[in-house]
Amino acid sequence: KRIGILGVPMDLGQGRRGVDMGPSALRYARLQEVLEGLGHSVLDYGDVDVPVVESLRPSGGGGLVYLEAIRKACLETIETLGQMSPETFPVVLGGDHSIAMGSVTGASRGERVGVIWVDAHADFNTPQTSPSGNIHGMPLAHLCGLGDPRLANLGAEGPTVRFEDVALIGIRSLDPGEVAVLREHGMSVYSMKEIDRLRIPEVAAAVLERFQGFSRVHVSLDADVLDPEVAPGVGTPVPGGLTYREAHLLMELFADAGIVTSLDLVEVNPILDRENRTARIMVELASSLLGKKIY
Ligand code: DIR
Ligand code: MN
Ligand code: MN
Ligand code: MN
Repeated sequence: KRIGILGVPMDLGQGRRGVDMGPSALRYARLQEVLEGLGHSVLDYGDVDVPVVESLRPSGGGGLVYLEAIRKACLETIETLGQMSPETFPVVLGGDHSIAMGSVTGASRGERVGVIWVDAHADFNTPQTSPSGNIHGMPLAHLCGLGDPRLANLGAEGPTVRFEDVALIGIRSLDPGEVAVLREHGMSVYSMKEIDRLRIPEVAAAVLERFQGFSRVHVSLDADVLDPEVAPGVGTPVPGGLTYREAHLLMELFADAGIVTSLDLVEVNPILDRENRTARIMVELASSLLGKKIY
């Protein structure tokens, strides 16, 4: 495969500093080398320009103060992904999860796209439901066309994603208004309870069956889906997450199916980490998704 790496050093979607160093941490964990070791040809497109928070003058209120800067970075992400050839598999490095409004839209290339959101959180808040006001808790809702129109319509033809083309995996922290919106739209949510009941193979099979025949399938992998004992370098840790092997197995089963066409690695915060282990695990998970075999 031809793989294109793009960094988006974004920390404007939430309050904790350090997540803008995620792309560096993932590169330092040898992402390119590891993927080349699997036989892929890898090109690094560098980083999207994201302003430093101190250089911005906040306007409005809550986390939406940085909406325009986030929107601009997402548009630049879309543009850069558009420069990759259609066969290229993009791996987009966050940054907080607000970058997915750009990465999913860019990677879908205007086609119908299945989205597998692997996260402790659903990121399905809108400015109306969000208790924090943080935009990194809102990208999936905006990809589906909800929320603020300035973020919801980054694609050329309106919303990037249909509600029925989303599967959420690993969920264990939802806000009350978010639950209501998820239910209203009949979203497919595999919470940690479902993973405990059904185990990873059954969850993966159900999700993969839904997206059979799709020309575009995007995996958006938030590091906080992992248990904080496994991946401490995240801004919003939630106990009770995926084990090391559950996460790998999920990626291995996705790889076997051969239908995934793009990937985000987001929310790695090296300042909160221990010796870059969260970035290293994310690189390992990317390599499992991109074909690394144990045997
Ligand atoms: C929370 C936290 N639901 C919010 N979301 C996070 O702020 O909307 N997403 N941490 O990754
Ligand atoms: Mn910054
Ligand atoms: Mn997230
Ligand atoms: Mn999360």
